[in-house]
Amino acid sequence: MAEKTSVAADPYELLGRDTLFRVHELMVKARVLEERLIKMSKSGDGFFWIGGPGEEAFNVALGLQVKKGRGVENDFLHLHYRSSAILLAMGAKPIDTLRQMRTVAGDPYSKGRNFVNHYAVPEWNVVPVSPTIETQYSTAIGTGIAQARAKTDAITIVNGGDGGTAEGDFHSCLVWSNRPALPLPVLMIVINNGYAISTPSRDQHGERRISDWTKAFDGMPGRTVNGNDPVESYFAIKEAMAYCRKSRRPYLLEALASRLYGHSSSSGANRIPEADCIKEFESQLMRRGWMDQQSLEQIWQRNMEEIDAAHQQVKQEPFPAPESAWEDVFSSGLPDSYPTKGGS
Ligand SMILES: Cc1ncc(C[n+]2csc(CCOP(=O)(O)OP(=O)(O)O)c2C)c(N)n1
Repeated sequence: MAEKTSVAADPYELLGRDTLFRVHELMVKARVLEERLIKMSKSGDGFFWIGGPGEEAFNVALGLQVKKGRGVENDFLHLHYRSSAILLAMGAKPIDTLRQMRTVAGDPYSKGRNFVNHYAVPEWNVVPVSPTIETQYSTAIGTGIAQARAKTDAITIVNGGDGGTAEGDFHSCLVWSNRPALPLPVLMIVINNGYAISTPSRDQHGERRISDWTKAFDGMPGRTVNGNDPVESYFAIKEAMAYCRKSRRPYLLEALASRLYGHSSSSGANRIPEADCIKEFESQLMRRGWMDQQSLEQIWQRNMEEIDAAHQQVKQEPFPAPESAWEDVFSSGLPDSYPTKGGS
């Protein structure tokens, strides 16, 4: 009798074309947005750029699976400054990122006061992004504790870079999430793009994989995936989220990804010849005959027109009024002793 050969299911078929097309559209939108931000920083239409071109595959896959909302019944997000694609996949408007880049008063994340890609969205539990790296792994402990105590399937999601894992905050998060007295439902994510500014991670990391840090903790799962592949990332995130939601315990997911424009505008923000997750994804879609060159060109064109129109609109918007400089500094309002005008 002939043996039955088992054919592994194609993950692309498993995910389905509707989701794949949605993922692709969002990846393109995120890339077009980031490239516009870079142009703005180079043309004096903003001050400093830092962002996530290269992280679109993993971040769109993540943003689409967040349990979105406000309060402990929903996921909390403690993000770093390369997470624009997560926000877009959650439903954020690209124009709001352009507003923060141009530092106009209508920037909903910081009223024109913070660097670009430093989000804060109370209605989606996106806690303010800090330019100080890795502190997000410490604040994640707090919402993790709240969710461990509440009767909910919601989790805390925290992401950061490879370099930052040398900081104590990363290890505090590992230790606190694994306390036998109160394990925490925290999905710890490290996007390993191979560099911390100009320091190669191969010179800094004695551990084979960053996800190997879980070995010190009894039963904590750790996994390293190809963060340039949206489909592999999607299923890995799904599995990790399901584990945290159900077991109420932590998981460490490391994603290997490209850094396509270097660290930030401070390092020049020029295109680096690394693997491009969008180009690779498009090759897969075309190979299967699910998209052709013409439909891809239309998607890029549509998104470029959308971002261009948003940029033109933002250029017409006002900057914050000087007298608003003290707003939102103290929750109880400005103390009488503070100068309200100039530095007198
Ligand atoms: C506490 C702290 N130390 C140093 C810096 C300066 N700094 C900004 S980004 C960065 C590199 C971070 O590298 P990595 O964690 O790999 O993340 P990536 O930027 O590559 O995504 C450093 C050292 C900072 N912002 N905060």
